[in-house]
Amino acid sequence: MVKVHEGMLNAEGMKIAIISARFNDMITKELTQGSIDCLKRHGVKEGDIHLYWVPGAFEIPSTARKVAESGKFDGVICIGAVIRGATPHFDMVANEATKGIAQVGMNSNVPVIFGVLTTDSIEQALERAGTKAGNKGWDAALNVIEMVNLNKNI
Ligand code: INI
Repeated sequence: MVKVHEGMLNAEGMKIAIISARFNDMITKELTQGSIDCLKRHGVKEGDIHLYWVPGAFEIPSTARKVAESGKFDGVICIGAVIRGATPHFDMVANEATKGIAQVGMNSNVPVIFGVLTTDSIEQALERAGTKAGNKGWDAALNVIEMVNLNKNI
């Protein structure tokens, strides 16, 4: 018989850190609120959610590493919004944030979730920040809950 392992969505007793980038905060505030709302509705106590603001998505990985290594949290959610403009900055910031967060996750004992939007336009970002394409911050919080519970089964 196949032994299937998957994480459930009960988050009671979890301690979760959120690293949020202030750049494009019209978007990231909504994503952050979505994450917090999801965590609370799945049983995380408000006082067990710690929110760390960093200037931009580029700064997320270094802070995520410190937070993940602190041993204080069961999981980490990284939130940012990198929006393509008339500058090559987009690719550099998006690539570094993506690579950096993946690396932190690979080297960490706790799940590190990628909740960074990379979009071509503000409209696309808004669609994913609580309008017609849902709230990717909420989705990131569900993912961290699932992964924390999955890791308990390994
Ligand atoms: N940071 C973002 O989070 N999103 C962006 O779209 C962005 N763009 O396009 O420039 C951005 N840049 C700032 C960067 O993350 C750093 O904060 C900055 O370079 C200082 O290190």
